[in-house]
Amino acid sequence: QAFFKPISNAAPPSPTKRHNKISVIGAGNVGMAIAQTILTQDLTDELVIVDNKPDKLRGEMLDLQHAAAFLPRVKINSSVEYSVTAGSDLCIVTAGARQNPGESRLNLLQRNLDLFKTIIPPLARYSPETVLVIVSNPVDVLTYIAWKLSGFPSNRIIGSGTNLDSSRFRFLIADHLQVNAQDVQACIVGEHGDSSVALWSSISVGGVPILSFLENQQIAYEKETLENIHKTVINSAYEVISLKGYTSWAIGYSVASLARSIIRDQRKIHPVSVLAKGFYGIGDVEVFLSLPAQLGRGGVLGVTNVHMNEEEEQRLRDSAKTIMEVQTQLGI
Ligand code: 6V0
Repeated sequence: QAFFKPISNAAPPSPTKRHNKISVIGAGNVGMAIAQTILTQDLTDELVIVDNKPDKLRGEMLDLQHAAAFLPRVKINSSVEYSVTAGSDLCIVTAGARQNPGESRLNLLQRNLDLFKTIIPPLARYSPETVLVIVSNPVDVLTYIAWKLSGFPSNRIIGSGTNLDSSRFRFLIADHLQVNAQDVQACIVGEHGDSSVALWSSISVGGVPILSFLENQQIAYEKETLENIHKTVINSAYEVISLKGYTSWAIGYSVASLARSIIRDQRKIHPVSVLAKGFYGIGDVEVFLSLPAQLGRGGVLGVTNVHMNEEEEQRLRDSAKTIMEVQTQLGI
């Protein structure tokens, strides 16, 4: 006798209900933090993890599957083969080579370029309609490489970029002003790294531009204090890595927020790495760097025209130059 007695004459499931599938490539600290945040936020019906270490991968998959009693019903699968990713709506790439002691940044990048040659083409082949989100570092150059290797239109290639830097920035401003970080509108653009650009001129707290807010609160406007907040943002990752060995929770939430905007077509604006050609006076150069971009089901829907003063625009162009120089050195 069947345990479950079906309802007779039940209507078939609605054909309009979309089934979502997200694949995460790389089951390291970052990949697993992203996977678990996606699961707890109920963002997908099917989650796939790919890594080239089969035992570690199976261990991570089982560990997540064993949480089934506490999570929404999600199919969780993993494999070292890319066929498992077929038909994904979103593919998130976190696989990356680790920097060897004394290894130059350029050498590491060359190794990651070789790695991406084995990852991106099969992902694109098995999911020709997917949106690709790149997390592996250096994220801006690797996003450009993923664009070239995938052959996808640029609106379907996104680097996680300064979405995380901007969250750190909002946290530090909120902490400084003793307000809620969700009330702080603040954005870091440009390179995810040392040449990132803090857009001070467009920051607001609860709708009030920050500079007049500081005046109203009679907090002395000190450019140096603001610059120090930006420096702290730039050093954040180094600090966390030196203390715990890697970063994971914040990047997990950061990428899950991108996944939500894309999969649920939220049309939210995120500072993420997009093809910057033609925006903000960057000109004709083919670089990916972070700009405030609106994300939805189709990937990047547009780039917001935020106000930047001359100094900020110049810094953004310098950031583009820094990334371009790396690409030239790599010969790509
Ligand atoms: P990790 O813990 O070493 O994980 C990397 C994973 O990639 C490992 O599980 C490897 O087995 C796997 N891997 C290596 N080669 C392959 C391959 N060919 N195919 C499939 N899998 C492979 O590193 P961690 O998870 O800490 O970091 C991953 C990447 O994210 C690094 O490049 C970081 O620099 C980058 N981050 C980017 C951030 C951002 O804001 N963009 C933030 C944090 C980390």
